[in-house]
Amino acid sequence: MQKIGFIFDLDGVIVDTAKYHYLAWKKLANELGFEFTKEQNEMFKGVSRKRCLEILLEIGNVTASQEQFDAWMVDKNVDYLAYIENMDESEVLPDVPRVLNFLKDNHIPIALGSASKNARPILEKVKLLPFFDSIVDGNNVTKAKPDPEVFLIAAENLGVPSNKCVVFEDAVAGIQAANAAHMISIGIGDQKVLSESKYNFNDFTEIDTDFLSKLLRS
Ligand code: B16
Ligand code: MG
Repeated sequence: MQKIGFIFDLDGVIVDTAKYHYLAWKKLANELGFEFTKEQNEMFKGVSRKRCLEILLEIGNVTASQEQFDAWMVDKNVDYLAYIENMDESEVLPDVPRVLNFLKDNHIPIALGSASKNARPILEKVKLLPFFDSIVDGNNVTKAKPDPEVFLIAAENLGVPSNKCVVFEDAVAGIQAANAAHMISIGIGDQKVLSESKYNFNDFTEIDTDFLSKLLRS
């Protein structure tokens, strides 16, 4: 049987950090004199920090010099780090540890494929770091999702062919990246939003051992 690998997105799949990203972006928007809504924050899921700031400034109709832009990127991240400071394992989304344990028990290689540059400290805080054989995040890529780069590097690090990798993703851009890499895409969240995914579940509580076993045999 050919080896299979599993790749997990971080924000929205393993932990719900979107709410902390939202608070940090909203604080910056408010300081710049405009509102930023939860609905608008949906556009930021899976999107790099730089692109998020570009979109935020478009929303607020704000122009910035390169120097100011870079300073706001730093400000946002300082605030975000303060919001996630006290994160612990209670913030891991339901049944994620069950699925990770099932894969580990079956000796399946596991990677992280995230746009976040804060992925490693978050995994440390929620005590899931030991599950991951490879961590590919915003520090390792030159092209953001929907480009498949992040997942292709993860597959290579795991030593698994792309078409034998399974990707869990909550963002449209992430599903598109997994599909572009010819991987098996599994959407976590609203099926209407993630309609391009091969399989879809609202969360990991819906993913049973039968389904995982079938994937391992595929
Ligand atoms: P950072 P993911 C993404 O993580 C988030 O969904 C997105 O909202 C965020 O802007 C991006 O990481 C960058 O995060 O500012 O921590 O580098 O969903 O790809 O795990
Ligand atoms: Mg995500």
